[in-house]
Amino acid sequence: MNSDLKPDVSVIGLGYIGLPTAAIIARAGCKVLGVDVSQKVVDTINRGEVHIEEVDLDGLVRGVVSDGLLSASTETGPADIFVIAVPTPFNKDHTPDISFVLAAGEAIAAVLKQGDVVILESTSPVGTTEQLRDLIADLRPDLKCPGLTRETPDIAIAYCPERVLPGKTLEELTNNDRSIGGISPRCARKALAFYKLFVRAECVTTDARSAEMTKLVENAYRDVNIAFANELSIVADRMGLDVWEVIRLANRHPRVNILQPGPGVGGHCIAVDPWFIVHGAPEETPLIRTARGVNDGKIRHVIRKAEELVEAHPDARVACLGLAFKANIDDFRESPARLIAATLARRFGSRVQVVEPYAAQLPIEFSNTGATLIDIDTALEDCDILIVLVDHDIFRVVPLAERGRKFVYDTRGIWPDQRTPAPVTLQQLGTPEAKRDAA
Ligand code: SAJ
Repeated sequence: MNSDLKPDVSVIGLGYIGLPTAAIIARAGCKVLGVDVSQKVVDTINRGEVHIEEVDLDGLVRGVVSDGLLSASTETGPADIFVIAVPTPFNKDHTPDISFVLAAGEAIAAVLKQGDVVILESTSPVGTTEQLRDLIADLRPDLKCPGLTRETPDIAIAYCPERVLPGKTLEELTNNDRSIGGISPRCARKALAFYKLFVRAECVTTDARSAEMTKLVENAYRDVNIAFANELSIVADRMGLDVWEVIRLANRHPRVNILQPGPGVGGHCIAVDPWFIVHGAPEETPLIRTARGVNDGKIRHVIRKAEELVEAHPDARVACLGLAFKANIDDFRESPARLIAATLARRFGSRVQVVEPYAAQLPIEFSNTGATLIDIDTALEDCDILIVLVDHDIFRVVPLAERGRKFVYDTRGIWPDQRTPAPVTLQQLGTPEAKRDAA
């Protein structure tokens, strides 16, 4: 504890969640030790700089580092509260990999003392927090662990998932409700007291397994609903309908809220977390598993349609607009746009250019394809085909006058005035062109 009774905190894992979390805890007045396996990351943070793009994070880190409230190391040190925010990827067979969580648990066990609190934040399969507790109990038989003793435990262990939206991380870390799952109610209370130091929204306590499942359910729900939108877009292509128009109208129903089609689902959350549920109940999850298949299938559908368009215009130069997994951020992990653009570049070579305002260079998979990274102005001047893969604002604002004569495949519906087929409006029906086209 430091002078005004704020706990010393250690955040293990300084990535897209860990670093913003560490910075916000430091801003709340706690002394924070950030721990990461990467010496480069540690050195960057100790210089008061950041290695990830997140709105306002650079200023916040600079401030708390210069105030001496946040420092980073590759070595775990003692603290009162430990927050684990390490990656939990899945293996090729879609089984969850919690090895980074267990490695963090092992490192923390070595420095744990009576009264400490361990909180797992990484998205994890149900039961992981108990596995973490068992690991600590094995490594530290001197400590009474929750759920394994009839006496008052020496430490508290809880699970508290984050649910921030990249691009709004700092705002949502403070203003989103939190589900806090304790191995025991006492553990949940200890974790609750910690989160109340910096969370302004409601903190709901529950048990660890419910909190673990809540996180997975939130993302699986979104994946299933995105799959519905993507399936509608494939049906609309077959029927010659404007799916964006149909969704816009359907969503006017008071109880309908269809999400937006895209070129597939990217990122390290929505495309990953549903598999944690499937892994836990493989026979009982046909809908969740099928939704994953629909979203992955949409990527193949977009590649097919894009290839048809490019083949239909053999002399046309192509601009793929966007590589990020979603709009207005520089996160390219698991991005369908990246996969689609690279596939086109491998197929069509130097005819394919890429516009990605959040990238300084093309990712490695574009090497030896002949593709080049250009800006949107060059694409509008030099390219005949525009394939919209990411709904970056800088693409959305391009006026019809600058793209009206291009062949456009818009997988994000950012240009309503250039959809194929565009809905014919009443006033258009009155023009001779519309009568001829409508005949
Ligand atoms: N997407 C669509 N159509 C949509 C919405 C999203 O195609 O209507 C695509 C996006 O383009 C992107 C992918 O889905 O490729 C995921 O984007 P996202 O905005 O849905 O989600 P993430 O991964 O940035 O953040 C999600 C959020 N979860 C929910 O909204 C339930 C966030 O709150 C979580 O904290 C985050 O996962 C996480 O870390 O789990």
